[in-house]
Amino acid sequence: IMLSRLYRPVLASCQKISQNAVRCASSVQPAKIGKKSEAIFEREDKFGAHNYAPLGVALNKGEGKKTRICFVWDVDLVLISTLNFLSAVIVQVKSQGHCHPKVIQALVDQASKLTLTSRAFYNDRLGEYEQYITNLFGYDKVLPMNTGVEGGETACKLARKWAYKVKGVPKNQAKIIFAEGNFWGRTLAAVSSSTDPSAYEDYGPYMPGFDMVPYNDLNALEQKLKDPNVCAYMVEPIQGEAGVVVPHDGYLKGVRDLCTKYNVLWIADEVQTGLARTGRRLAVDHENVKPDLLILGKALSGGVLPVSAVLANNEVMMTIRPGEHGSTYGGNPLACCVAMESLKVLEEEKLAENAERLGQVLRKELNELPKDRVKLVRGKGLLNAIVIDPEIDAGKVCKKLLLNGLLAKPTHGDIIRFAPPLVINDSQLNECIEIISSTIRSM
Ligand code: IF1
Repeated sequence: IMLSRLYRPVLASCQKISQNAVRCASSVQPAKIGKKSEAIFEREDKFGAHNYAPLGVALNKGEGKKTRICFVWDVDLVLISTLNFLSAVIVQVKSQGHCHPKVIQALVDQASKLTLTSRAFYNDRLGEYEQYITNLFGYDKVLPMNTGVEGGETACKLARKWAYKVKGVPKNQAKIIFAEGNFWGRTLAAVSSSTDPSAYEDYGPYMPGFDMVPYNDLNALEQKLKDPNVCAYMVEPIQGEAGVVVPHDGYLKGVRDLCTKYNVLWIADEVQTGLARTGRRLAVDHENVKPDLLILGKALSGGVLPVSAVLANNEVMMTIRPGEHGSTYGGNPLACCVAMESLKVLEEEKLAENAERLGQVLRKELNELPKDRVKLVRGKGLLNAIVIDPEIDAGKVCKKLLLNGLLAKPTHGDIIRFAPPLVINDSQLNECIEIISSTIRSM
C-alpha cells in the first residue's frame, strides 16, 4: 500500500486494506505499510520547504525500457510496483521511460569524460548536438538552456531584442501577449503572465509589457496583435497545466497567419506538448504550421537531467550577441549527449506513432466511463485528461488510483491528467485502463 501523506485519516483504513490483496499493475504481493516511506515524509516535512504537497509515495527506482515496463518502485521496495501514469509523476518528463538504457549509457560515457565546461571555451559535443537538433526541427540555430522556464525567459528576451533591433519598436515599449490559462514555470516573469492566483498572488510587482488574451480565440488575438508594439504571442499548442485544454482545429493555423500578418513572433511553448507526446514530433505538426520560436524541455533529456532549448532562425537568434545571454550549465557536454540520445530514442522507437495509436485507444475507453462521473475526455496522443463530476473529489480518485497501482495527479480541482511514458505498450495501457475504469466505477 502506498500512503498518501495528506490523508492521515486514510492511514487507518489503509492498514485494513493492506491486509487484503491490493490490485496492482503487476501481480506483486501487497506488502506491509512502508516504515521507510513514513520516515522520508517526516524528514522532508521538517527540513524541506513546503512548496509541494506530494501524494504519500516515495519513489526510488524506475525501469521503463528493456522490458518496456513503466514501473516505479516505492523506497520500501517490498511495496508494489506501479504503472506510472504521470511519466515519473511529473508529466512529460519520462516519455522515453524510466532510465532508458541508451540515454543512461550516453550519460555514463560522457560523465566519465567531461561533464561541464565554461562557455568561455568550445567543447566537442555542443556543435554536434546543435547540428542534430536544428536539422531535426528545421531551424537555423538553437540556444541551449536548462529548465523549461529558462527556455520561456530566453524566448521572451529574444522577442524583445528582435522588437528593438528588427521590428523597430520604441525602446522599452515591447509587448508580449500570453494566453489566459497559460503555465510556463515559476519565475517572476512567468507568474507575471499567469491568470492563476495561486501562481502570481503576492509575487508583485509584475513584469511590465506582458498582456493576456483568451485562449483559442482568434478574433481576440487579432485585436491584440494590431498594436504595433506587440512583438510576440507565446502560447502552448495544448494547455497542459490548465488541464489539457485542446483548442479548436485550425487555431494554430490561425495563430500562424495572424502573427505573420501583423509581423509578430509566434512563440510555441512545447515543453509539455512537444517531443512525440501528442502523437506527432511536435503538437504544431498536427496543423503543419511552424512557430518563429520553439521552446523544448522535459523529455528533451529523457528525464535524466534538466535540458531545455529555444530554436529560431537567424533573423531572431542573431539579435543576441556574445555576452548578452547565457547560463552556467546551458549547453554543457553532458547535457548535449543526453539530449541527443533522448531525441534519437524518440525517433528510432517511433514514440510519436505509439502515442498517436495508444492515445486513441485510451480516449475511446475513457469515453466509455459513466457520464455521471466523467463529464469530459480530452487530449491528443498520450497527453489526456478527464473532467470529473464536481460531486466526486478528483483528489480522492487519485488516492484510490494510487492504492490500485496507478500514479496520477489532479489539477484545478476536477481534472485528472493522464500522461504515461510514451514507451507504454498495449498490455500495460490496458492494465491502466482497467485500473482507471474500476476505480472510477467504484467511486
Ligand atoms: C511543477 C506538468 C505542469 C510547462 C510548460 C514550461 C514549463 C512547464 C508548458 C516550465 C512545466 C511542470 C512544472 C512542474 C509540474 C509540470 C507540469 F504538467 F508537467 F505536470 F506545470 F503542468 N512550459 N511544467 O508545463 O518547465 O521550468 O518546470 O522545467 O512546477 O511542479 P520547468
